[in-house]
Amino acid sequence: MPDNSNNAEKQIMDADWRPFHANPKKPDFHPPKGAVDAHCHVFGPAQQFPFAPTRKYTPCDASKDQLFALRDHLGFSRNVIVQASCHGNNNDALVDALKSANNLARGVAVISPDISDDELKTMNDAGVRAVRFNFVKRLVDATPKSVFLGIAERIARFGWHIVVYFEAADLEELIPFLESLPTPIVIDHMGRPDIAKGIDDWGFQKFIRFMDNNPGIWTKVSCPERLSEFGPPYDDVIPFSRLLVEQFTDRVLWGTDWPHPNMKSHMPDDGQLVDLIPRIAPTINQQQALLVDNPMRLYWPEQADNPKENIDGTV
Ligand code: 0GY
Repeated sequence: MPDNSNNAEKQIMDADWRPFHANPKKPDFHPPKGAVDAHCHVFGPAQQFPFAPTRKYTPCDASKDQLFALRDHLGFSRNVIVQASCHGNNNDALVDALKSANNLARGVAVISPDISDDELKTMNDAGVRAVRFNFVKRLVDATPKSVFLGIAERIARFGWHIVVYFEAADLEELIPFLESLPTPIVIDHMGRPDIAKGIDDWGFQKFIRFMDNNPGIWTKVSCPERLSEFGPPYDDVIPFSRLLVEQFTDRVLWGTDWPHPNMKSHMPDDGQLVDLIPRIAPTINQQQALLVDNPMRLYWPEQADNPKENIDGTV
């Protein structure tokens, strides 16, 4: 069962925590109708949904209402909310956000192997469609691959898929494991390439070969603010995202990563992030695939042919 035993503990954000941008610009780029922000989080509020005792950081609160207001401000229609490591495997804040989203949000949960089928079904009913396997050592204690494999078998039966977060240096070692998973896989933040080395570096080329060899692998062309050497306007990251959009147009997703956990250098303006989209997906067809058709196929397959359904009045 999820450990939620520290309700009494004071949960003050870390002293060096950077809260999300308070007043992001209205983007100049207008996303196509039905656009999905396919990577974002909710934090707490800690009073209602305490952070996990096992967490590696304590963030500021970032509520579902703030997330949905940002969605509307940016001109998006839907969210895919990813369970953040600060909530461990207690998905209550995520599920609460999904339930209030009027079918306009889907979830990526983090679960423990002893979860029951009833609990999985409840999460499925709320809108969870994937689990996340996190290999980033600064965020989580390691989980044995055998445990992840067991979870993969369980969630495959619900038609869910797997979102994976790892550092570029770990790709080589992870490839056999990833290729053994029974569902589609979505790789966070382009597998975190070393931007300073350029797109021809063997590490990024290996990532491209991995996607080429495995049609079930998708990736998020997200987080320029996390990957950039030089900060805004993130020119150094654009060639990486653009290449992936061009080469794998029907297997890429885009997300804000709001509220941008663990950003130390600066806090991005989410409107400015949206304005990068036409630089990484220059054609209308690429923008439609990246922002609407691809995420709809993965997260709302029942509505994929009619992505405008249910969004009037919210965009
Ligand atoms: C992200 C990236 C980070 C954090 C998490 O679950 C998390 O805590 O994903 C990070 O610190 O790189 O995708 O939000």
